[in-house]
Amino acid sequence: MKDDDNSAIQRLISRRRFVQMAAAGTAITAIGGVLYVASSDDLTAAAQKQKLPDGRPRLPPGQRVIEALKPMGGTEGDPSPAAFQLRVHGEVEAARTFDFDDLLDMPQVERAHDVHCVTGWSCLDPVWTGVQVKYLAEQVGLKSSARFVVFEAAHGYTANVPLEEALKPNVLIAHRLDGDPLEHWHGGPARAVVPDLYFWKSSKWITGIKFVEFDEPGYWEVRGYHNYADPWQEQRYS
Ligand SMILES: Nc1nc2c(c(=O)[nH]1)N[C@H]1C(S)=C(S)[C@@H](COP(=O)(O)O)O[C@H]1N2
Ligand SMILES: [Mo]
Repeated sequence: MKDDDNSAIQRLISRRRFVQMAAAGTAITAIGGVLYVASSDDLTAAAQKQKLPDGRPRLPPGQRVIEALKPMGGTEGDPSPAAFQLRVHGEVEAARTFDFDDLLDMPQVERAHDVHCVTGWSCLDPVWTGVQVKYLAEQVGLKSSARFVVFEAAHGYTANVPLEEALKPNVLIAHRLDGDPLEHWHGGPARAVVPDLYFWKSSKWITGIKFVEFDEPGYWEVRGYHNYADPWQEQRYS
């Protein structure tokens, strides 16, 4: 739900009920004193009828739509943009470290990309702002030996992605969500967003992008989750 709707909604229903509905991921809109409630089931049924431009169903199998991204935890990195450092390294001509201002000075992409969590929820149309991983790869001169990417994050969290997935135009290092600076619990100041794979591949509190020749299964991949993680193939576990 939109923040500016909250006070109108709360005038129409009790605070307790509002909090319950929000926790359940219910879409609530108040227009002219009338309350419109779309349940998670309504949103799921609607999304199941939609197709992506390439013909895939919009909603991968076994997923249910919730209204907003759910903070899924993890060991948080430094929240301060001033402390942010992104090391782009590995199979590259010239490894470089970018700070937060460098990131903001690069060409920005702002687009809605659905995300799908392996626990079964999907969030439709979150708007991400950031820099394409493809652009960052061009800045360091990717070597032809590079075949996989490791998204490195605070406290040793990693996620491995095949190079061809990581270079898709919808793969970003994002620092804004729905127009606002990325909240710390969603990985702020910046995180990876890999919309076409289960959301654990999208490392929060990102510290590095490492291009490698040989695959390096990441934090969840060595704990039984699928190495590739395509939601449309339901590649949840290995
Ligand atoms: N650094 C880091 N990144 C992470 C995780 C984590 O524990 N640490 N969890 C992953 C998982 S399992 C999911 S579902 C998403 C959740 O992102 P969210 O909390 O913004 O919804 O972040 C992913 N990125
Ligand atoms: Mo997850």
